[in-house]
Amino acid sequence: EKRLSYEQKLEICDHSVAQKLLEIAIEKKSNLIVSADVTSTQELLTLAEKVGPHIVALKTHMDIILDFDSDATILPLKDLATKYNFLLMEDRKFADIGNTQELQFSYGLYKISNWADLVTAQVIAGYESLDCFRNVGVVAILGMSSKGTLTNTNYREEATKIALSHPNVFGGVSQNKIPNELLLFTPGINVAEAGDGKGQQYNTPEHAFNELETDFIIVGRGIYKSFDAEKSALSYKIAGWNAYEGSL
Ligand code: UP6
Repeated sequence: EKRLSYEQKLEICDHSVAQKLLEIAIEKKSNLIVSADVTSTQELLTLAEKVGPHIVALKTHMDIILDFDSDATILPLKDLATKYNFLLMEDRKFADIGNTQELQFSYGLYKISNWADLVTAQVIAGYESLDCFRNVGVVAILGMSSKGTLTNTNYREEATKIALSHPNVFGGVSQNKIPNELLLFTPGINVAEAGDGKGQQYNTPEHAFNELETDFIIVGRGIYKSFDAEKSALSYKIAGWNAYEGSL
């Protein structure tokens, strides 16, 4: 059985954020998400400007930005997202009870609900913990890329059941295949390294598409640490797109 194309996934994924991501993927011929794990507003905006034309989404960990300011950080970032047509994915990996997540999602310094198009969340706290993510798309953490992760087969199966049944969830992060009804996001992608000495484990775009039938690859250090982030983004974009087409 062949994997589904982005056009076919558009027919079966009805969440509006899933549709938007798939439309951008088709339009830009890209399945690349850059993980912008930099620690200043200037670096974040410079990176977004460079990689913007090549990506479907920019993934952030906004709580590592030293000088975060919603006017200075978020407004120009949103402008870049509009200019280059990409979505903002906050990789917050929420992992608490619903009430606390609701507060973390809308209050505090980052007010994620004001600007993120999609967020990541663990499903460890159960189905109802995800109810608070209204007006956003949730990508559930089903399996992790790091050595020794506790996301074994049983965990992944139970987590996938929650992801499939919750209306706010349209995708999953995993290093394994997931059902077609969910979009698959795969981090731990690097063509030059096998690991980072801190537990991260890397695979190639070809592995992600051929073995996992992923939909989107997430690349951090392979791009923002490289000498020319724009050029690396373009080469990961091409590698990801070729691997996708090769897997059809
Ligand atoms: N990430 C993983 N593995 C997971 C889930 N999330 O690496 O299972 C995230 C990390 C980081 C990015 O939090 O932001 O994806 C990977 O970055 P890297 O390419 O620099 O390793």
